[in-house]
Amino acid sequence: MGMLRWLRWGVACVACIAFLVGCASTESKTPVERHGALRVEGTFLLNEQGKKIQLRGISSHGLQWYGRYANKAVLQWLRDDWHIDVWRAALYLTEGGYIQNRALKQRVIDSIEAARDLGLYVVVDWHVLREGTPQAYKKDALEFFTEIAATYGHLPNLIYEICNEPNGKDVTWSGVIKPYAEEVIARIRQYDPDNLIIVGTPTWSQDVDVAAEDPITGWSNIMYTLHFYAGSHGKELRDKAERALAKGLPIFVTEWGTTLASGHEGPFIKESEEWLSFLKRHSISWINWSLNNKGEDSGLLVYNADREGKGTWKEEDLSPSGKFIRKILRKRP
Ligand code: DCB
Repeated sequence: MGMLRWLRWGVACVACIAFLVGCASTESKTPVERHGALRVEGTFLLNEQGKKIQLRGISSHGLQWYGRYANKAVLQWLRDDWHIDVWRAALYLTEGGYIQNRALKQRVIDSIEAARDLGLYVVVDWHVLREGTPQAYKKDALEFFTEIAATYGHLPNLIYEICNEPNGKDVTWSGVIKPYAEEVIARIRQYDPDNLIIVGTPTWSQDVDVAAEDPITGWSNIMYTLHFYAGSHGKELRDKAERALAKGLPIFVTEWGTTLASGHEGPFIKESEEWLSFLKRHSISWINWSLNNKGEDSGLLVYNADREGKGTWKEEDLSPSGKFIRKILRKRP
């Protein structure tokens, strides 16, 4: 009898140790080691094992201004201390962006290669903003995405975002954005058959319900983006998102802020928490805007903190928004 009891204890202990070791090793795996290649099914993002996932992460500010943070030390800090899954490299076109300064492509490449080495997902964001229409620089977009897809399309961690925030009353979904997207998607798919491609929607990526009336067909692993700023957008925009989801549109929030749509004021904590619980409930991935130290409220660092882009920030380097977002990210969903 005594022997059997010892045996049972022994088995229980071994099982317990195996469980703890298992937990520790999933924790020490990188996001890409855990999830592998991604795919879209219905409205959900699935990992390589077919499990529903929600990626969460941080966006750069415009790479022409804050490209200094697009490096391996910063991304490693964001991975290890903030627990991000995904980094977004925001390549503006104008306001000193890529159309005026081709050298900025290197900041995107630095982001992709650092993310690859660190096992993070990376969103390559063609940051259509002041131009309004993505058609303005379509030729540049086709060239740019051809090169990125041909060079890095084999990696499992690459995500394309082909037009950040189309805007303007003539910039309609069916007449302007969708035809642009179809052309860019067809081009990317010549080199990369399966990585995620995210498409912007009208009105600064708020009209996902309109895209849901006339979605892109014929390609897999396409998602649509919804952007919100918690101080400016609330239930009305969540209702639009729910209408789009009900029609089967897969959504990825590639940019949201805790502030007003201007990037200032706040952080609006209660409103942000309402949004975060909505995103969690629907398993919608999100990326917060943005990593900069210019002193704006949506910036994650306080004015002038980490001027060289080294990472290893102390609590006092973080803005109120930065502290809030870090705390949310460190809590596993
Ligand atoms: C988006 C843009 C993003 C912009 C943020 C905050 O624009 F995708 O680039 O970031 O939201 O406004 C801001 C930076 C500033 C910078 C400025 C100009 O935080 O530091 O000076 O870009 O490059 C939105 C989003 C929503 C709406 C309007 C804009 N909206 N917008 O709902 O009206 O016009 O920029």
